[in-house]
Amino acid sequence: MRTIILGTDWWTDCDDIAAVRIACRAHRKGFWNFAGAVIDACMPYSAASLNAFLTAEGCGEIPVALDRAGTDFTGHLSAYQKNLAERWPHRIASNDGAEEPLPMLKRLLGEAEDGTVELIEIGFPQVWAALIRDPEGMALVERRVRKMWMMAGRFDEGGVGVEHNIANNARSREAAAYLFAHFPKPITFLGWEIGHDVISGGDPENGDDPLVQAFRDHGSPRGRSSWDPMTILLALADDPERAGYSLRRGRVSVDPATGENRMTPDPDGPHAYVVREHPAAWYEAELMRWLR
Ligand SMILES: [Ca+2]
Repeated sequence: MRTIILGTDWWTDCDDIAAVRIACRAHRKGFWNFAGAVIDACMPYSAASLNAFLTAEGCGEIPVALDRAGTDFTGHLSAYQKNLAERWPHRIASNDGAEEPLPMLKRLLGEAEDGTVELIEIGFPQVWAALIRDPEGMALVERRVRKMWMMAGRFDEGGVGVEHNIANNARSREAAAYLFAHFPKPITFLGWEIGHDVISGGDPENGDDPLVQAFRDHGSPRGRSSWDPMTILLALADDPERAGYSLRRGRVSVDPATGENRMTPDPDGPHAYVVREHPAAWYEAELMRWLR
């Protein structure tokens, strides 16, 4: 059985919501065990709104941790989190009710079978860097984790680029540089160029759907770029070709001063980024099957 732990910035953008819906639906279908979620950016309604959405998806018992220090990222505030928390039932009343990231991650990794856990990150990387800076955390990752899937970086101009999840601020830049240099398992990246022109969302006519409400609150009533839900579908397929991609393998590094990512090609490297093999409409149809 696959076990996944999801990292999400659950911040100013709404494509994380679409990603969480797919992760929950795959969990309920028995395709994987969605064991926990870590919010790596902190706003007033972070934990309550994620728990409200998980609850609406039938996954309200999934543990939630929060990086309470993650208040310093840049982004444009939208009302979706406050409205999710006010409109939908939730057991985690506020950020005070969320767990601390490292204890939760160590507990979940400690409970898992060796080599069965996949980490999926659709936000900022600092929690994972902190986990592997911790000797006990590193030992657990080495034993329990199979690989990581990340929405991060930009690779369409010779493997070199600057992207939000890595380059947002000093915290994310330094964490990404450390993580990519030291993470002991393979990482597959889905870069900015993959999702920006693939538009997805719920059924805009279904006003009772919390995802549709949240996309409206974000100002994206007809859908949004699909970086995060595409990363979930890539992980779920566990086969890039079946998910509609080819791979470019090598080692990704980050300049901690600028956040610029760079892929050094290497057929035996620990990292790979995906390249689209189909037009945007092909991925939009895949996403629509899961989101509506
Ligand atoms: Ca995100």
